[in-house]
Amino acid sequence: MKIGITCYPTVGGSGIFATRLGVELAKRGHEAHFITYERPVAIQDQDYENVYVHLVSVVEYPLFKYPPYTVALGSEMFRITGQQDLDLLHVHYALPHSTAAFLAREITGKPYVATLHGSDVTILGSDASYMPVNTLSLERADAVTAVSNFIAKEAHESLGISREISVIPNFVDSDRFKPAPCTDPEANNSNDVTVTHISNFRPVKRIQDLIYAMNIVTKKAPNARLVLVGNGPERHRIEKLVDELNLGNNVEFTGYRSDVPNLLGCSDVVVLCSETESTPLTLLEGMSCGLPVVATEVGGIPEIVDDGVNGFLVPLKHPEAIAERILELNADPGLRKRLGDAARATVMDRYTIDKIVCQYTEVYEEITSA
Ligand code: GMT
Repeated sequence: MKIGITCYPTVGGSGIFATRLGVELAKRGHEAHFITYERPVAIQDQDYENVYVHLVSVVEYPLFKYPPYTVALGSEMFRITGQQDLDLLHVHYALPHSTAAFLAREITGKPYVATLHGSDVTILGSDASYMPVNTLSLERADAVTAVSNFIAKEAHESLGISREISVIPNFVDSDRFKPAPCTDPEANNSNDVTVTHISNFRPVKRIQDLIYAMNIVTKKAPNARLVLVGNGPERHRIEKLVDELNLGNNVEFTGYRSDVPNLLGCSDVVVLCSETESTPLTLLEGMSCGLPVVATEVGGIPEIVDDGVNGFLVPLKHPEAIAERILELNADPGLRKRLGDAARATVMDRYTIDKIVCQYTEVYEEITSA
């Protein structure tokens, strides 16, 4: 099949996932045509067979305070659908992509599927300034999927969507992210744990809670380390907090890294303390590497983490609870191994590429044969 894919090309889980899905579809003989305003970051440095990128050009004009991106995107979707003879469009993150696809279908008649990821439902999609058109573009889609039951439920409740939404969780590359020994000679070789957190440093991640937790942890485990991978708007505030709490020797900021599997190979625990999440890729990556996770009991996280079985769930905004679980894992390598093995088994059972990609191709078959 020839699939037009639209996503945010920059760093963000929905764009990363959409790009990985496109690459996997291409490996399986489909054509993936990305229609975006920039080459997606996840394929920045590499070309793949059957993967194409079509850039949306948005005309600047002095009259515009807000250039009409949705119109430009819809027009490019229309143009590429005809030029490449696409079978369907798959848009990731509803805002404003499903609206552009809705407009394009008015002209091409080709179906579109919209995948809901997170704030396109929970924060922005239900805001009064976007909701009527966002909801209409989803109600009228040929198929709607959500990456967690939580997001599907929220779409029904907050966006008022009445149609069926299929839940297809995100996948992780379990061959790339797998249990492996640490190969970094400079890694923490003390008896205390290395904790890893990976994010785009947005406020929703509440990294400050993890810093306060580390302030408690290091009182009992002075060589415990926190590795913060990624970059974003909160980074300076978090760096300042680390300085204020005198945690400079325990906390490392790596910036964006392409060797995340290596970093996880030298980690003992993955923590995610966000205010909300759907199916966070970073949790799946840590679990796939056989690491126990400590994560807030919010959004779609409890659909992945079974408390005390493959990780620990902690209440939101509760640094003490995070610290308690990290210290428990620090003190008990057997517990780390038991939860980590179960985490890897969870991934192999439910979140591998093969288990997820075919669920999308089934949706494509259904909407193109209708
Ligand atoms: O919704 C967002 O805040 C952004 C979105 C993104 O593009 O990064 O993240 C969401 O989608 C990811 C991919 O499915 C999930 O891994 C994240 O959990 C989800 N984030 C939130 O719900 C906050």
